[in-house]
Amino acid sequence: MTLKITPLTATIGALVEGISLAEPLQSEQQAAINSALLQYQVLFFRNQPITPHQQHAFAKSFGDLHVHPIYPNLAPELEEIMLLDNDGDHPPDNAKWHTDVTFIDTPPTGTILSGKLIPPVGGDTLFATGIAAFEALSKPLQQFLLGLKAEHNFLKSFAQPRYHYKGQGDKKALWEAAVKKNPPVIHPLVRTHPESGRKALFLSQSHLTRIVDLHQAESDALLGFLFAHATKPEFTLRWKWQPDDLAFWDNRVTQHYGVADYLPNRRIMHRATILGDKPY
Ligand SMILES: O=C(O)CCC(=O)C(=O)O
Ligand SMILES: [Fe+2]
Repeated sequence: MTLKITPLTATIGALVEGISLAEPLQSEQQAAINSALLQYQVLFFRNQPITPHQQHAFAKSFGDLHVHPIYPNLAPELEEIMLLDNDGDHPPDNAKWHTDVTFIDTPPTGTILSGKLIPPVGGDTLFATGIAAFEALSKPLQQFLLGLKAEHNFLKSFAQPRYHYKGQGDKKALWEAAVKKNPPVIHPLVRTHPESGRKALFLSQSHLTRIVDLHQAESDALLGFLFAHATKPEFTLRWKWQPDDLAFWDNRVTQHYGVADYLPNRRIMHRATILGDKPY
């Protein structure tokens, strides 16, 4: 059966139907998903009640997987499946615009999020395309941004040890080791997609601290403009989850935001993160 792909907005997102992600992918399905991801940047699949092992196998068919330095995982033998389990006593910390794990030299290619327990209302996720945001800028500003680099810092979003970090042990020691292992990194401010060649603003608002070589005041002002510009409604999509929905985003050219409006209700998601390469 061929996949049915329906765009959800003019700039980002598509619904993919006609596939079960619990089964190993056929090579044409793999190619179709990959090319839809390049075009739409975030794909949604409804009614995919996959187990963590099936999610792992699906994600792994796109590349090796990342183990988060501090977020918890499902089980020792499933450390590549991250657990997001939040309620009133365990509030989330992803209610901010970000691209996943840009605090390393080779940020992830893509992220696959499976909705397990969805609150009766709220808990949507927003996605923003860095491609349309870049293309909407004037040519002179595009030209200026193409020459710039930015610093991404683990400490901007993980400023202190938090209750939900993984393991039974000392959260402070885990966090300190992660801080030590993740010094600030430099990425281009505009990234070229390695497969499509398209250019995108590479802003991970919750990790990006400053534009290098600019004066602090210049960097602050330009980032203020870019962060607001990149999340204009024209470049975004808001996904309303149902249980067993699955989202797969291209983490090279998008940001996302988990809306924290559902507390004290509980919300559980499972995440697999595909390792990436060095942005240019
Ligand atoms: O919970 C959400 O809606 C977003 C979670 C998130 O930021 C992630 O899985 O990377
Ligand atoms: Fe995220």
